[in-house]
Amino acid sequence: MMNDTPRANRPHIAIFGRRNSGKSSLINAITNQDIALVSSQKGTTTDPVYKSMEILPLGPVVVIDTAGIDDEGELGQLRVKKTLKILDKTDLAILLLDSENNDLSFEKEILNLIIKKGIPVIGVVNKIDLSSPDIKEFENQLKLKFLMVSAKTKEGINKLKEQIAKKAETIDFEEPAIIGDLINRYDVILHVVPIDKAAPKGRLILPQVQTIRDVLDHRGINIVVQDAELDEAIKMFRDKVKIVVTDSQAFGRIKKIVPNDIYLTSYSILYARYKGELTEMVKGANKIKTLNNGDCVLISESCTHHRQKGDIGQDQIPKFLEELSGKKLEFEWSSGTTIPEDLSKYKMILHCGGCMINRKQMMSRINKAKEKNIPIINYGVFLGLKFNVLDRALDLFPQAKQIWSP
Ligand SMILES: Nc1nc2c(ncn2[C@@H]2O[C@H](COP(=O)(O)OP(=O)(O)O)[C@@H](O)[C@H]2O)c(=O)[nH]1
Ligand SMILES: [Mg+2]
Repeated sequence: MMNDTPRANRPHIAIFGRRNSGKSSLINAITNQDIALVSSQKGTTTDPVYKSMEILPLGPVVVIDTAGIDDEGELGQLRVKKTLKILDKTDLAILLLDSENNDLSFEKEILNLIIKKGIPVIGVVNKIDLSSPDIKEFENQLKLKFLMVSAKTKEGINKLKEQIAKKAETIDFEEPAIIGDLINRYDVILHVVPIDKAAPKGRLILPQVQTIRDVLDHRGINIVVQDAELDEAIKMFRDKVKIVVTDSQAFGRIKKIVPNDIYLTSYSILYARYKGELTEMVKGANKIKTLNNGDCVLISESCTHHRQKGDIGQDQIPKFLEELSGKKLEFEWSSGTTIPEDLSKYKMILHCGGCMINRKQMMSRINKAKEKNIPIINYGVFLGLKFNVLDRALDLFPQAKQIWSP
């Protein structure tokens, strides 16, 4: 729902276990609702299912119900792969065992991955109403503490919820500030929000909403205008405005209007820092000159909005990149929550602001690119470059500015 904490900002708790271990039942037991599909049929949950919910005393979270880690056959293997991908966005993992299961091979495998990724994990043995297993044996084999529950009788469920809340406290779910760390009480932030064909009807987009909210949280003062009113707004508040934040696509027009002693940046540059690593994006921008004719560039967007002609990702970015590099390039596109498995063919990745994915996912993409030594740039940094305002837009971020070598 529109009024809720956006999904990308909630801690993600994922439940892993074999088919029929009771993952879906456990979600229902934790939330006291029938929101996940329970079935005695093996492999009922095929794709990962996301549920936004409140877990008291923790608060709003996203719980991810996954397919079994022991799924078999070609289709089953595909499901297992999808389940493993979930690890990229998991803040807290629950490893669920069936009390009647003695072979722990699948569990060992996924636990290793969880630990390798540094994800905190809670071990849970389910169906203790059916049998009382030797829990020490499980703990010795997996080197993990286990809680005993029954999703059916609800035994142990409250303890588990407390454990989730306790573990969650120790995790740094706090995302870095969007803009709050740059402002003091009463600072005036002027937002430039062009209402053009691409703007959604009747509302603002998430980065605008979240930035405005962050200013409010830090006791700043928001002024929001379209670009046509910017001139007048600057005249009215000339000595008061500290930062102008604009839609990147309006950079070109706006930079001439905003006096040089006022900071100027964009939502996507703020997001490059909030969702990932601004410095990495600036490093990527430094690499545009090294592109060669025929190099393949991946354009990756986290949302799946309908593409329009003249669309930034479809038309404008490729055109600008060829202009900036002076080379003839090949382009491929990806959208949604996945990027191509094998990135090695790409010489550069251009990424959107990532408002639809969480920081963990964005960081995992950045790290994958880093591993392969592929420069990655987000739209905001790229458009800053294109409109010749990157230098100025980085004034707020000295660390990134230092790296920037035009
Ligand atoms: N007796 C008992 N049965 C359970 C328990 N938890 C789940 N089940 C049953 O186990 C089967 C599989 O449950 P489900 O939640 O769909 O498992 P999933 O495949 O891991 O999501 C269903 O028939 C459930 O009713 C439990 O704690 N005790
Ligand atoms: Mg299920």
